[in-house]
Amino acid sequence: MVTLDRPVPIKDLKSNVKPIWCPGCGDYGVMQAVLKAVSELQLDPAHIVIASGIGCSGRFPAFVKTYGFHGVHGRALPLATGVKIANADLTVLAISGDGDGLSIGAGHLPHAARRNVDITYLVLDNEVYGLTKGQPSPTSSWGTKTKASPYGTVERPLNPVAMMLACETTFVARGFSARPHELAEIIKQGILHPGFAFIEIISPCVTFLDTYALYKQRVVPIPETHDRTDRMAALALAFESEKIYLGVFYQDNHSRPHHVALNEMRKKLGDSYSLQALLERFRR
Ligand SMILES: Cc1ncc(C[n+]2csc(CCOP(=O)(O)OP(=O)(O)O)c2C)c(N)n1
Ligand code: SF4
Repeated sequence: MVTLDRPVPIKDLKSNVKPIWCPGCGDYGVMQAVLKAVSELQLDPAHIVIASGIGCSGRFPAFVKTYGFHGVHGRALPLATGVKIANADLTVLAISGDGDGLSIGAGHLPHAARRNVDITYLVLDNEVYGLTKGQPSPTSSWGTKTKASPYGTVERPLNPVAMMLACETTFVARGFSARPHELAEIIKQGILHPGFAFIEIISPCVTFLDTYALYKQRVVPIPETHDRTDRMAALALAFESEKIYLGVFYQDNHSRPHHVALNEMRKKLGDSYSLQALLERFRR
């Protein structure tokens, strides 16, 4: 992580590309929260990379003045992992929608978690495929009616927080785009966490499935008495059906992040691990 001696103001962290999200889209609140977090942590934007997949959410890197990589659908995590392995000094964020991250890209989740790659993964969950005009997604509530499911969906939704707790992810949290200040605090903690930080962000799609009113009624902060090192207590909160808890469910600071484990192995192997030695072996 590379920091500056003073914060970059939020307005200077926006790029010249004006966001083309629909007015009222939750993704605006997420962008505000990410930039607030970057500014308050005094991060150097020249040492930040944001990798994304495809979707309305995938457009994120274009709108901010950091490095970015708008990759293919479902592949934000492999991209971000590669960037972090190549240069561990960078602050790496990955951004997906619920379709990108929990459907086509879901296979990458347990592996990023078990490697404990030091990236912050934001899944902008609007319970629908926004970019492709509103088909149901893996997090759509049971019975959701869309043009592609006119009689209502018949599948149960995934529970991303519970899923990632079960994968032994070392940092699991949930935020809401309509609470950008609280969300910025969660994102700051995710960035500072030395390992894989998974943050589900409720970010409603006002055009195809406006859930603002529903969530405003149901979200509550995680109780202050919750012990965030207790995974089973975190799971109980994640499976609560009436309340939707916001905040950090779980954090384990004792597991080694991936790049640290790799470096230790490199040191142990010494010269035999160098790129030069590898090239020599194949030359023979
Ligand atoms: C391999 C591949 N399959 C399908 C698509 C079509 N596609 C583009 S975005 C998308 C889903 C977007 O939904 P989500 O990830 O929830 O993001 P949102 O647009 O809601 O932010 C799909 C299916 C694609 N671009 N590439
Ligand atoms: S279609 Fe939905 S997710 Fe996409 S920009 Fe519009 S409101 Fe946001």
